[in-house]
Amino acid sequence: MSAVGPPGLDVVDRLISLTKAGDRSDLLQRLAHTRQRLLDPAVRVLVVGEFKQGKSLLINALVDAPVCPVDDDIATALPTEISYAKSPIAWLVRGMDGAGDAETTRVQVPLDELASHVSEAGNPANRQNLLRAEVAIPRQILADGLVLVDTTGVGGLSSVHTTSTLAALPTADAVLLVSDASQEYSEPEIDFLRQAMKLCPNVACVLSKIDLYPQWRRIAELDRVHLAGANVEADLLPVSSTLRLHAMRADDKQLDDESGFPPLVRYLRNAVAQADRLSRRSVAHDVFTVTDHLAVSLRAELQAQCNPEGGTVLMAELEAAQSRAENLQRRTSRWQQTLSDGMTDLTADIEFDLRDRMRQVVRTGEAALEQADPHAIWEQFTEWLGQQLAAATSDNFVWANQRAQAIAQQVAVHFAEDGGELLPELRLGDTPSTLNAVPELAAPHADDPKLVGKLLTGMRGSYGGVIMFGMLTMLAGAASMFNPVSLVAGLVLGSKTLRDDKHSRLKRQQAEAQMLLRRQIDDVTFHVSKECRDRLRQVQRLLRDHFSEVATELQRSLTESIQAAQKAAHTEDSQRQQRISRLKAELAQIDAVRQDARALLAAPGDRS
Ligand SMILES: Nc1nc2c(ncn2[C@@H]2O[C@H](COP(=O)(O)OP(=O)(O)OP(=O)(O)O)[C@@H](O)[C@H]2O)c(=O)[nH]1
Ligand SMILES: [Mg+2]
Repeated sequence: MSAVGPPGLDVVDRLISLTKAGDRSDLLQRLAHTRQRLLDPAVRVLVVGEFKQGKSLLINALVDAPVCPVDDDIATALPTEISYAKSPIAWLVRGMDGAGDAETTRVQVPLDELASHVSEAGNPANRQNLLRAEVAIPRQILADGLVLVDTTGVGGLSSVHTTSTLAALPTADAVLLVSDASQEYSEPEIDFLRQAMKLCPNVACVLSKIDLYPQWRRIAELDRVHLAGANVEADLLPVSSTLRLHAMRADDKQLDDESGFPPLVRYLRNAVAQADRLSRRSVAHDVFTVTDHLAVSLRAELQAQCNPEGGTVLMAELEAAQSRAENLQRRTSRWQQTLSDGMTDLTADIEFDLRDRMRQVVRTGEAALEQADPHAIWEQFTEWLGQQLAAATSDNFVWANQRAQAIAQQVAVHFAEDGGELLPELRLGDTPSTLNAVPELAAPHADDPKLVGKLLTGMRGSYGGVIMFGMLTMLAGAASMFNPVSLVAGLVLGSKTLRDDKHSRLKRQQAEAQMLLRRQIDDVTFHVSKECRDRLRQVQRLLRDHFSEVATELQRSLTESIQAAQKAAHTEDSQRQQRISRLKAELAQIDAVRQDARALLAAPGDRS
């Protein structure tokens, strides 16, 4: 690792000065982003699973510090992000009401107060309304940018958490699904895994508490069968956090091996190395693209300068550039069309899907209410409804996410076909083939998980929030419907027609409960689909802005090459040689930067 900054930083900085000299503010903006990404090498690993499977203790054992509250009964109420810092520090992050991720406030808190905010005991149902806690500690395992995220248990009672955990997945580099060795995978766990794989393909399954369950090997076997059955390709890592902590205390290598942690640590190191490779590749890609842009006008001018008498060559060059510019302009409308059509279809499909799922819930719910005394089953019923709503919205979310990514890719392909043909012709002959260069132009941005993740994390709070909100209104509605006062009033009103009353009252209550259910679902559908539409519109805007920026860069490079070639025709002979050596020197500098960027691709992680 170089002495200052992450690898690649000096390359980017050199390119920034070259770009400043070339007066290309459009390209500088892109490089500023590149630089920012380089300086923030966070590799997020989400630790997820159902209640009490040992997620929090697993993290504590990994970092050998009691950062996450662990308890037999009291649940984790708030996600916690654990990252590296030279000295320990903790923050609470609170979101502004209804705002996206961008608008948050962070308050520093003493480390030992953290538990009272993160656990159900101190912060029941997250009444403090926090988004997450952040802890940074001096631990080697975190030093390369690994960020471990402890999440609230999914599934079971807390179906609300499932959706918010799913929504966080697109931003994760890897996921650890924790399930203890007391029993094989449950159906909801497998369902969750399947959904998770679609949002973040890098998943490992941790089989926890193997010290507690002697039959863990059999469970591991059964789990592997389940994984294969569900077509989930993920490692299964049996571990004991308790043993690991003992091993650390006693500095006992054998005990550590028994704890199963070494393979888990290797998995995490791999995830970091992979993220590092991706980051190098995207830095190199940005460097190649920007140097292409800088070189194109320099080379156009150089050709014209070297060949002042070749008027026809120059004219051909100019005309070719001109027609390329027109081509790009004409085709710009094509990717924009792909984007807007794609998004319109997507919005309609996602809405239809949501309504369809909700209709199923209403149908099943009405049937259940038809056959029972709503009063008697109300508690179970609302619990069931909460799960159904969470399942419907999370499936819908996964699908929206996948489709949005597919559209981003499609637009990228169209765009690359259009814009990609522009630059390679004037390259320094270092690309194996134009075809290879084409998809490279925009694809890394389109499948950049950070980009798509950013687009979709906004959905996080909202989906969960809507459901939570929906449930609260529903419970409030229920309270007024089965108001004890009205029941008592009913009893006092003479006993003569009691039996008749009983039957018709039951019917009436069933009808009212069904109406309440329909109204409730209408409400949730309305809010969720509005959220969804808003978010998708945001996605569309982001993609449009991204590709427009790239189109502007291309356009500008073309204009500059034409101008440069024209300028060459008017250069005095006396100055021509001087200009030629200037151009050659600048091109050599650009080439040197490219060589260094290529070295970034080759170096397989020298930051271990
Ligand atoms: N024996 C043993 N107990 C464990 C192990 N891991 C966790 N536990 C115990 O399991 C219980 C739950 O652990 P947590 O880490 O709080 O579980 P969690 O998944 O974070 O729970 P929630 O956040 O509430 O969903 C605690 O009593 C832990 O001590 C393990 O490896 N061995
Ligand atoms: Mg926990």
